[in-house]
Amino acid sequence: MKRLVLWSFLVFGLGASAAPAVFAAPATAKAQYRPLYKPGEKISLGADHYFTFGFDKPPKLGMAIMRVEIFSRDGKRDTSFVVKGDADMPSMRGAHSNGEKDYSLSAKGLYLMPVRLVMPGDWEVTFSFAKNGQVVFRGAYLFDL
Ligand SMILES: [Cu+2]
Repeated sequence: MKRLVLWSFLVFGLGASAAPAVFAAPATAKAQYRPLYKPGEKISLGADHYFTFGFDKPPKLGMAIMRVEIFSRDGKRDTSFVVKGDADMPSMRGAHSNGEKDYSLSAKGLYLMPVRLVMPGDWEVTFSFAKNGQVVFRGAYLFDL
């Protein structure tokens, strides 16, 4: 009996101390999506390309434009990929999702997607890159608004 009491104390003790840590950890990206935290960083896209991502200006409540740029290793812009994505809040999955939509390709070769940031909190904007019909990379930008 004494053993059982000690055991349950341990379990509850651990549970209580672990809970705040889990809560404070960065939001979890969708399965199969690599979590991304740094806009502007160069991220490998297979062996021959890289991309960068970021909002056109610091995001605030309302409309924001996510932009993705793809380059070959030698620095030439590449527009041969199809980029799709969505925006949602990990803490309330599905509440703000529009389903995966194509980023549109601008005349300058930027991939753009309007994102409606309707409330403060944790957000996630996803990117999936396909080449010749094959998805080669999935990433999710996680940030707090
Ligand atoms: Cu929400």
